[in-house]
Amino acid sequence: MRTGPRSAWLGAIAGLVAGLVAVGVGAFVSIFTGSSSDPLVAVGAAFVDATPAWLKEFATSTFGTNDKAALRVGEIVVLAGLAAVAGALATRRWWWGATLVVLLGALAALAAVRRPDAGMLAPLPSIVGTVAGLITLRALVDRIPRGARPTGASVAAAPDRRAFLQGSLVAGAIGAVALLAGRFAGAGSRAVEAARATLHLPAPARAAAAVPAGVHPDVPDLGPWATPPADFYRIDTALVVPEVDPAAWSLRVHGLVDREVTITWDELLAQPLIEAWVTLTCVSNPVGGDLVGNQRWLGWPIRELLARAGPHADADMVLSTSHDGFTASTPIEALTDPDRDALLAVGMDGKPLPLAHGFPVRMVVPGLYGYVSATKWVTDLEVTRYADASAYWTDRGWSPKGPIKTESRIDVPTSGTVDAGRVVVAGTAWAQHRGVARVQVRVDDGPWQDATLADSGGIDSWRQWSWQWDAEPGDHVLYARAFDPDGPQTGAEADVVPDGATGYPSKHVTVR
Ligand SMILES: Nc1nc2c(c(=O)[nH]1)N[C@H]1C(S)=C(S)[C@@H](COP(=O)(O)O)O[C@H]1N2
Ligand SMILES: [Mo]
Repeated sequence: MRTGPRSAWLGAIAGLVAGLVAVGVGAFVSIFTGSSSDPLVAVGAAFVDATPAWLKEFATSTFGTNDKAALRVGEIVVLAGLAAVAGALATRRWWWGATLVVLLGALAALAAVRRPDAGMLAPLPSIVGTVAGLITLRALVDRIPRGARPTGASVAAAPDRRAFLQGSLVAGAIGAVALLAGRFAGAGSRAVEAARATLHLPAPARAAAAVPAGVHPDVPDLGPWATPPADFYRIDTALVVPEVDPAAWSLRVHGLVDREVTITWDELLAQPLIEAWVTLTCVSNPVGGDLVGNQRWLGWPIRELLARAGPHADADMVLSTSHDGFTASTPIEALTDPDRDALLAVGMDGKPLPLAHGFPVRMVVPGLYGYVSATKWVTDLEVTRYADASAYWTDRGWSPKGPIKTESRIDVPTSGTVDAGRVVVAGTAWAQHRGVARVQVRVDDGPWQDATLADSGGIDSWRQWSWQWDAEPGDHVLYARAFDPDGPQTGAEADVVPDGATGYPSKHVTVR
């Protein structure tokens, strides 16, 4: 009986084949979860993000416009090397090889989860691919014949490698086919990423009003006034980020209108676009929560498009539908109001919308919670009546209309423990489309005291504020409240359902 070690060289081949299977199956699964979750794509993208500037510089100067290809080749060489090592290790101790495979899979899953457009299923291709790779590796290693002990008494016949070679060929073929299928089917979605990357948005016909430098109160721990798109909260019902090709996108306006109108991407970009700073807020944002963000949007006023269609006088709602079937019911007067910048937005922070934030086109309506107004990947506007149609969240117990409630938030101090003396308290407040007129702070049961408002960036954006506190030792609770032109926000505590949370934000602070 043969009891000697298995050939590490054949193990390396088993590792390569198992790697191909893992990568192939991962690419195949990514057909359903989006191309950015393809393990090879995700790892490549993470590598690009992590590349130091000097190396990027070197890569582009050495490889020119082929730097992407160079990256891909480099990635495959490194991966193949590691897969071969894993296979060789597995011929000695199965767990050594298996651990290396699992580590590589975990890295790929992590890279996929960290893509800015990652959906909930982003790690799935890496996980399924890793399992497939492990099964393949095990099956192939088991088929590698053991060598004879050198001290064996009889001269061994040449070990039979047929089973191993057949298994490798079959597995390799399956891996290659899965990889090709994944690449082929995923080509459309990658085209969307590529389309976004190469897009140039036109300059706005009306740029956003200049933002005063003083919109941020210059408190070190306070977040920025403009939310970076990468940090912008994301809320939607999409398991996988919809991938909508702008060239294939169109928006249809119909229902209670004089004439149906359909607009294409090129027609939309040919309109005079305007820019506006608007703070979006989610109705599910609890008091003190962070489902709120402020950005500069570029788009075409929805009123212009509606005017082309000619809405009927008895219409009171526009039901917008997204590519993935989400719907929102927006009061028509918010969309036709000449003084409200309700936009068909194509740009965020000067760039095309990120895929996760609605690429290529979404709605942005100042003053209304996102669930009734901010439809991403929007493809259809039906002019209708609240009496005749209802939207996605309304059917699930939320209010058909969702004007944003005036709220405030305490962001600083960020820690629950501070030293006695001068303590800066700071935060933000929003009353979109009405404007924040004043913010007050209260310590425990003390009197309300005026905070200092930072400069205004317009009534559709949140407003940051700060307050100097002479903190005395002990346990304290800080409260804040914002005023819009009609008065203070309510202190009555209400849950997020059905139309938005209310109550004073509070923060427990221990002063030493
Ligand atoms: N297609 C689609 N659009 C949508 C949603 C959705 O689930 N699907 N959610 C809405 C909700 S509830 C909010 S708060 C905003 C959030 O936009 P953001 O993810 O860009 O921050 O998008 C809105 N638009
Ligand atoms: Mo929301």
